[in-house]
Amino acid sequence: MKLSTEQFKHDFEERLTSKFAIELAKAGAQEKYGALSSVVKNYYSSIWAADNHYKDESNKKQAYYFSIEFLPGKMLKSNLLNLGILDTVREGLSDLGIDLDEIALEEPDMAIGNGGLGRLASCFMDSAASTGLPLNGNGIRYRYGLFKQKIVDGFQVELPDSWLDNGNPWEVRRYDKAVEVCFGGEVWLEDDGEGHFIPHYQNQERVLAVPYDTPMVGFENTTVNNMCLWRSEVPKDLDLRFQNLEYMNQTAMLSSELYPNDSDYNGQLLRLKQEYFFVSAGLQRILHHYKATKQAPITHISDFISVHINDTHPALCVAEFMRLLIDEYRITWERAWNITVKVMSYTNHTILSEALEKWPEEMVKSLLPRLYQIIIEIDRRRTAELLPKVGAKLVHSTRIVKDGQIHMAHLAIIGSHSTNGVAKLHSDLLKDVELHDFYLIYPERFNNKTNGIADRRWSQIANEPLSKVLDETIGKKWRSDLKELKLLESYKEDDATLQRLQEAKYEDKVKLAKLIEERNGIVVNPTALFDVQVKRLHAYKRQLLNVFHIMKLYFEIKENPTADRTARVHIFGAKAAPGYHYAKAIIKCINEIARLINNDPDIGDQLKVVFLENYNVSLAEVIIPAANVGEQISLASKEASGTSNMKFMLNGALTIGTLDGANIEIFEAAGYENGFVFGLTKDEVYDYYKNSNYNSRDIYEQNPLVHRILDAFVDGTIPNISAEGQQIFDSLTTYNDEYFVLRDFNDYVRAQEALEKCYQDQKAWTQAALMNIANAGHFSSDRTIREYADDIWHIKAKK
Ligand code: NBX
Repeated sequence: MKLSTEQFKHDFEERLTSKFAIELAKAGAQEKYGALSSVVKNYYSSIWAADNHYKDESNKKQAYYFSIEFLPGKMLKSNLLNLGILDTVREGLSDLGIDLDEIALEEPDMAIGNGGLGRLASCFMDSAASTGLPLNGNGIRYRYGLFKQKIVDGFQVELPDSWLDNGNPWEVRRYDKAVEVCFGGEVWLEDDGEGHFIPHYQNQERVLAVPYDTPMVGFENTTVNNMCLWRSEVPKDLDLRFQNLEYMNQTAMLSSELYPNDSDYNGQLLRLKQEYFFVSAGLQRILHHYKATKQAPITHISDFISVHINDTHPALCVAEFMRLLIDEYRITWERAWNITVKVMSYTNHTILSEALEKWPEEMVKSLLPRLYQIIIEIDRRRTAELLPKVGAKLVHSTRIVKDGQIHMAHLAIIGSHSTNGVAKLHSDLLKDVELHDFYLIYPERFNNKTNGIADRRWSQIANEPLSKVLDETIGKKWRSDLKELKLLESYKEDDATLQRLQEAKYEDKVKLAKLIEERNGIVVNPTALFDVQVKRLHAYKRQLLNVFHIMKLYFEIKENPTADRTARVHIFGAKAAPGYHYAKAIIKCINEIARLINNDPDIGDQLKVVFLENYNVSLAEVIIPAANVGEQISLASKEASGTSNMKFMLNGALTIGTLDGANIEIFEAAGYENGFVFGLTKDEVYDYYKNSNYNSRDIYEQNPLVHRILDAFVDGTIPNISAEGQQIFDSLTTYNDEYFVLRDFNDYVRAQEALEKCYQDQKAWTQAALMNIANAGHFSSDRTIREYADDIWHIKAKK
């Protein structure tokens, strides 16, 4: 949009007065943020309204991304950038003596997601709008987001994230679009005499679902999509005086808290209720909108909408859509089933068995009696149809209902036309191993969509120094088409460019060093090698491998404090699920190791260890640009894709990583010589599984360095970790090291040594960094979302 600095200043000052009855000189940061966000909302509102009108009129197909989590982070700068007014607003504010970066801090992170899965959903929202694709989000407006992490005496403490206390300037409550979602009670069917069975319900618990719409503003275009988040309320016609407290609480709880578990299946009744709540509300709204805006009969709905099931949490979409089509719109089972399969598609994000959702049949039956009938019927019909074609063995292994449980991934695969993994290796594993039996029955449904990142946030917003170098080297086209970064390759031998890249990195590191000092009181040297591991804390991600290597460095420096070596800063950011004790033990150990090392005068500047608490999107925006090295060291086969690996690459960090997830595609794109690969391959891991011949105790007994490091966890070398150190020691020796940490340790050390050697040659290092940046184009989520649009949803971009 077009906006002059003068106009902006006028709008801003006017809004400050009209909204807060205060003049600029007296306004606090919160008021300035309130006024600014309100002005920005005003700027996009007319574009939003016009695009909604266009979508209704043009009759084009739209897709809906159903996700129980979204992780957008802050929205202010992203909206400014996408509206094309970031510089104007920065300048205008500066004229008024206001620093945009300071006001931006007032916005709480919108953190209604746990990690990669939720962040990917938000990258997709950004990219869809920015590529003009009609994709809308559908989720839950949790009152409390992902817990805030405090580190107290080295331990993780969880505090509530009450992110809505000061309101949310971006959202629009649409009470007129509220729908009812019902739970429990009894249901019976009655023949209407025309071959149709009409369900009758009694004693159901009713909940009102109220949608809150948040606009997803496209980058320098006229697309504004919608992220619809549902809030649970008590229906207004219920007389509150006669409602019991339990019901009132339950209703409020539904959209109250995000389950803070990633990669861990959590079978709570409330969780199942949340899943049905946003699924039912979302589908009802879609159908109402269809009826209100389309001339076509309901049986044509698959020409107009696609519904995407992001992991299994919204898998009830399959059964609920069937229910709505059959019960509410009176469509025959066969037609409804054909439509449902055409409309639905599903993404799998993990092969970890503990994350695969299954619900006890009894629970589904009592909470969702009609859906239960439908699920049983889907399973029965499919069994009857497939038995003669594929045989009992395959039918049984792929059944939705078995052993008293409802298998959500099975429901999602069977009830949709597309199942995809999130990186090549992961998609292959799904086909060849984890979902092989489904692949035998439905080979055409399986495909890969390698993840991507909303590159504008991770470069233009988060890394201004680098963006400036890129603008001045290859021009500005990369800002709208990340593939343009490839042009940078021709500057690989240009010393001036290499120099400028180094300067930009240094600037980013100074900024992070300042933050580390402010937050942790640790002074780090920005010329040191910044080695970063930021992601959820999970055993399979192997933060321990990194920690063991740090202990090795510590021992070496202690033995020879005056040797000439590369100074290093190891930076961690990680939240552990509150009930995941092992992960919390690792956090405690990292913090105690940090305390030990950072306070040892022998160590000095040669090695620092920093654990930054409360890792979230905003913190990532400061940490990742400053990294020299990104740690992507999961056990091969376990990390479905990873997406921070792509953010590091784009910011010119070199990857040290296993051949896992999207790392492989990153190494291929950047060149293996521009990263540091180590560790078992997925085939080697599967061989160990097949032969059951891994024995971690042997490594502990036979490798003196491993022995010494592990002992340090239990012999007092690392103070204050007697219980936690023992837990880690036992898991790696007595319980056979589930994720092969000890097995991969030597090779990891080798890769770390190669990396350190390379860092000593700053020219070679920066050339490798340049090659990473130049080849990051493929990992834009603009590319990923176009693939979903073309191959799965068949939706078209606005011209
Ligand atoms: O999804 C993550 C994967 O671990 C990453 O490899 C991948 O890059 C990312 C995006 O595709 N999965 C993830 O974040 N899962 C969850 O957060 C999760 C949350 C709740 C739950 C199971 C998994 N019950």
